[in-house]
Amino acid sequence: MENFSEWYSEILERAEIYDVRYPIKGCGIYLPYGFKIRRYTLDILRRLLEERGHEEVLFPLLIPEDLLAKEGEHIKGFEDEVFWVTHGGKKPLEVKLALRPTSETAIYYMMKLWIKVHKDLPIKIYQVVNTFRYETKHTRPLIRLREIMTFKEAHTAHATGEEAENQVKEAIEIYKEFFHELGIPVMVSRRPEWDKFPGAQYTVAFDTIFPDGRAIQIGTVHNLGQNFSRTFDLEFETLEGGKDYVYQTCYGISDRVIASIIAIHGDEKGLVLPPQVAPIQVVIVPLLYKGKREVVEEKALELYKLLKEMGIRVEIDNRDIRPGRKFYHWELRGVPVRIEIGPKDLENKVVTIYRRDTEEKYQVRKEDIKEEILSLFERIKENMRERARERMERYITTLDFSEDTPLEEIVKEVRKNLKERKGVILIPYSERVYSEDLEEKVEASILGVTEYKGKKYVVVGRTY
Ligand code: A5A
Repeated sequence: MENFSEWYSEILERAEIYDVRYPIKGCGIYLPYGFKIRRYTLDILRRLLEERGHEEVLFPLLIPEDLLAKEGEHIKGFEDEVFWVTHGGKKPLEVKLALRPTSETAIYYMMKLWIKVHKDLPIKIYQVVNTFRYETKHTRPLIRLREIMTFKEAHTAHATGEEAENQVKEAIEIYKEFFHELGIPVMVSRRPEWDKFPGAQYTVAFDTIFPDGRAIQIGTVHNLGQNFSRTFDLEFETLEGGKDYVYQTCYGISDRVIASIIAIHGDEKGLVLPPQVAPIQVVIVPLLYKGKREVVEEKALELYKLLKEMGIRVEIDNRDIRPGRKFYHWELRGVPVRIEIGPKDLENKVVTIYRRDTEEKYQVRKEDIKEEILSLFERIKENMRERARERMERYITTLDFSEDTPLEEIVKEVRKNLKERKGVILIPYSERVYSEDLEEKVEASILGVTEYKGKKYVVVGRTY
C-alpha cells in the first residue's frame, strides 16, 4: 500500500461502503454494504455489553444549553465543538439547544431522577446514537467526522469508588475482547493529564496503528469519579444510612472501528473482512460451461441451501459475466470465502475453495464442506488477527535511555526515529520525559503510558 490515504478513499467508494459526496463537511452516507458491516460489528459489541449486564437505552439528541454547561471542565473541553440549534422556525429559542457532542449531561440529569438509594445502583446503560462535533482538524470519512453516526456510549453509576474502578476494568476487558474478535491489534494506555476526557478523573485509551504508521484512538474508557455526580447532585442513601454521591464511568466507541476493519485488514486487491462482520461470508460461483450448465447450477443451489441452513450468509453469483470478473468483484468486497463449482469438480465430487485472506485455493470433498467451512472461518479469523498483530509490532520501536541521558539527546533520537520509521516510538517512562513540553520538542503526540513486554513506556507518535 504505497499511499494509504488514496487507497482508503478508493476502497470506500469501489467496495460501496460509504459515500463521501454529501454537501456537508465531515458527514457521509453508509451504503448498504457498509451498513451491513456496521450492523454485524455492532452486534458483537451489543452482545459483549449485554453479557455483562448493560442495557440499551435511547436519549434525545438535543441538550439545553444550561444542562450542557453545568459541569465546568466538561463544557470547557467541548465549547468550541458544539453545534447549536438557535431557532424554531423563524423564532429565536429562549434556551439554545445543543446537538449532543456526547451525552453525559443529558443522561446524568435523568439519573438524578432514577437514583434514590443504594438499591437503585449500579446502573449500567448504553446507547448507539449520532453525535456532533464541530471538528476543526482535517475531517476524514469514518475517522474524523462532524456527525459521528455510530457513537456507542456506555454510562454507569456505582455506590463506591472501588466499584467504579472495577467497572473501568470490566470496560477495558469488553473492549479488548471486542477488538480481539475483529482482529484489530491495540495498545492500551493511560492518557496524559492534559489529554484526558473533559470532566474525567482519568482516561484509558485504545489505539491501533494504521498502515501509514499513524496511531488512531479507537476507544476510550473514563473514570469520572464524583465530578459529574456532585454537579448533577446524584446523591443516594448508602447501605449504612448515610449520604454519598455516586461514582461514575463512561466509555465510547465510534465509526473509527469500521475504518479500522477496513484499514487494518485490507490489501492491494481491496477489502479483507473478518467472517463475523462480512455481509456475505461465502459466495458460490458456478462455472457454467455449455451443456453442463443445468447440473452445475443445481449443485450450486444444493450447496447454497446447505450453507444457509447452517446460518451462514451465502450468495450464488449467477450473473452472465466471466468468472474472472466475478472473482475480482467479490475479492474487492472482501468476501472471506469463495466456493467454485465446475463440471470437473462435480465429476470428482469436490468443490474448490478460495480464501481471501491468504489467497489460497484448494479442493474439499463434498461431504466435508460443512465442517471445513466452520473451521475455515476460525482459521481465517486467527490468521487475520496474527497478521495484523505482526504488522503493528513492526510499527513499534522501543528506544532505551538511561536515567542520565540528557533530554536533548532523547529528543534528538525520538525525532530521528519518527522521521525514519513508521509507527510509534516507546521510550522508558520517567517523569522528565512525560510532559506536554516533549510533544512540542518532538512535534508529535504523547499517547500516554503503557506496559509493553513487562516494562513501562511513554508512547510517542503521530496520530489521526
Ligand atoms: N462519553 C465518552 C465515552 C466520550 O465521548 N469519549 S470520547 O470523546 O473519547 O469519544 C469516544 C470515542 O469516539 C473516541 O475514543 C474516538 O475513538 C471516537 N471519536 C471521537 N471523536 C470522533 C470523531 N470526530 N469522529 C469519529 N470518531 C470520533
